[in-house]
Amino acid sequence: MPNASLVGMARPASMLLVWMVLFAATADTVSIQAAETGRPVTVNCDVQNTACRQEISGTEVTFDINPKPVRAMTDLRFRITLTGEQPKALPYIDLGMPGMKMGPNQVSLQTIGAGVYEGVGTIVRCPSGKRIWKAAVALPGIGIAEFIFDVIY
Ligand SMILES: [Cu+2]
Repeated sequence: MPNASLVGMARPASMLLVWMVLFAATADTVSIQAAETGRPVTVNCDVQNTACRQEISGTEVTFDINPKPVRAMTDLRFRITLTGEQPKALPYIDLGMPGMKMGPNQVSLQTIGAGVYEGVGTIVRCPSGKRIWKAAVALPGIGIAEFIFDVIY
């Protein structure tokens, strides 16, 4: 007969394991979906063809990457244009992949005009072969706008 206190201690650990497995499965499903369909539901920015727009707390955020086509492993110019309330400090961009830990990759931006910010960064080639990347545009004092887009490898 199992020791009651051991069973009691084992339960939270196994629940955590179940939760982690479920979480991993969910994240994987999303990624597989994204990799298999040309236009996955997660993509919200057609940056290969045009700049993207999003509104956050009354500030309109326009996001663009050049040169196009947008490729991995080369210098890319990121441009953010803000209309409305301006951030309390320089905005910056954290590059990553949805549902994947890719290591820190931050693009610093400089002011190049009224409400216009630019910086140079590089997108790496994901070992998994997946090509969907995310740019989290941080606007200090306002919030974060997330743009999700395809990259050419
Ligand atoms: Cu990745």
